Amino acid sequence: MKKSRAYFSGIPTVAHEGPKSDRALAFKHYNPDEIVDGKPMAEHLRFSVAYWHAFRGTGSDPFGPGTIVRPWEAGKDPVSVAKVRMEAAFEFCQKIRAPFYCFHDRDIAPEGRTLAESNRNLDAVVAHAKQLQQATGVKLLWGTANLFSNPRYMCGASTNPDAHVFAYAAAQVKKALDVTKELGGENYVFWGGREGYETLLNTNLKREQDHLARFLHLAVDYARSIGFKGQFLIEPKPKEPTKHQYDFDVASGIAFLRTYGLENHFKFNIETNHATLAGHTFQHEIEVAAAAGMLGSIDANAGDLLLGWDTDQFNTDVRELTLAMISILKAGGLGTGGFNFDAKLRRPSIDPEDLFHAHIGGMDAYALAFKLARRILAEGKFEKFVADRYASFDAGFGRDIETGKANFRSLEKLVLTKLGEPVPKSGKQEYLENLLMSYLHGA
Ligand code: XUL
Ligand code: CO
Repeated sequence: MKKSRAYFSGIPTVAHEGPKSDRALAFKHYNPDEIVDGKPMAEHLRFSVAYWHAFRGTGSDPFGPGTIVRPWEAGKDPVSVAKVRMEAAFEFCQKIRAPFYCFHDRDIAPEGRTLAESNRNLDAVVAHAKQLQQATGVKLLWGTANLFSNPRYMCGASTNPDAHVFAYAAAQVKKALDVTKELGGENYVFWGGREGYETLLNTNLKREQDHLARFLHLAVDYARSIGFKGQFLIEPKPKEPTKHQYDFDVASGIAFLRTYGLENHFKFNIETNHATLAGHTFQHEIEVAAAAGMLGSIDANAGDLLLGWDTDQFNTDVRELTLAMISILKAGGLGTGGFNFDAKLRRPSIDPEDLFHAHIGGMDAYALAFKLARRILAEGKFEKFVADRYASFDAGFGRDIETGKANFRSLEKLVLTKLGEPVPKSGKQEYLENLLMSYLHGA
């Protein structure tokens, strides 16, 4: 196979030059080869390029068409264009030092007139992807199926009122699982884009939730039957495109999975912009998933808090990311997950170079947050503060409460005969925020 090095010819592989470098196309903080706790930083952060934004995004919005024109998109045969595009994508992943990529089935290969034709297109491009993965070492973090763009899915896929659409979606996910396995995908994601409703006037909510759960059980059963060992992930999002989505946030996702006996098969893929759309912080969603032992992966992006929709921007907010990283590291990391840049260029950012600036910023912000979080956890000041705050539960009657030895009668007796009125203690929020600031600004 010919070596593909022609698509970003003016841009060399991005090097780590350190925080003092003033070169825009260099990493200041992300040093993939630096050994941290016995393994390269690249293996801790497991960055991934999102195929749909980086290589299918055109800059279009509801008010106007695309603005981004890539030279490799020219060509009459869509499968040949898909293969060339894929070569550009692998060159980009290598040059940006991202060890992973992620895709929806329809991102990488064009949809045909029939399911059989779509599957043939996919097979042709997947064979090419397999060769490119072998040649470059870039791996598949996760695969998924696009069950939201085609008009057949306008009223949902597994939650569609028409069983025919459920069947079609099942066939599509079956194939997406096959190709994810074929490419060594380490996870498989379900984002329920149209698995929700626009109005309850036409919706049987209970039946739709039952159908969604049935679909997920069928996916788990099929995956097991073909020997797919990857981790299944649910990606919650409260709304957009639908008014209400069933995987609203992590807490409602946990309740859903437990209700239907799916909790041992799924973890969560948490997206920053989806967290804020649900009225939560990014760190909150991570903590809720971690508390249930279900933290799986991250879709790394940011929303604009002044806008009420999913703007999918690259995140350079080091404060937000440091807080997130503290929670991720405390939870023991992401396992087979990673940080996938589900983020897109702004409509006027039309140069190929902008793709590099965007990812460099996102990777540097995460790498800096990773270092800061490690320092904060190593010094343990916040953890000690929190541990001390709950210390009354470590011994005596507090311990009896936690272990189930105490009851309302024994606690009443204790208060009446011994304890009396509790003494209020400060939560010291301002002190803690100042402490965080001293880490963020190097003092
Ligand atoms: C949409 C979104 C998706 C999922 C994959 O908001 O985040 O791209 O990440 O289907
Ligand atoms: Co996402």
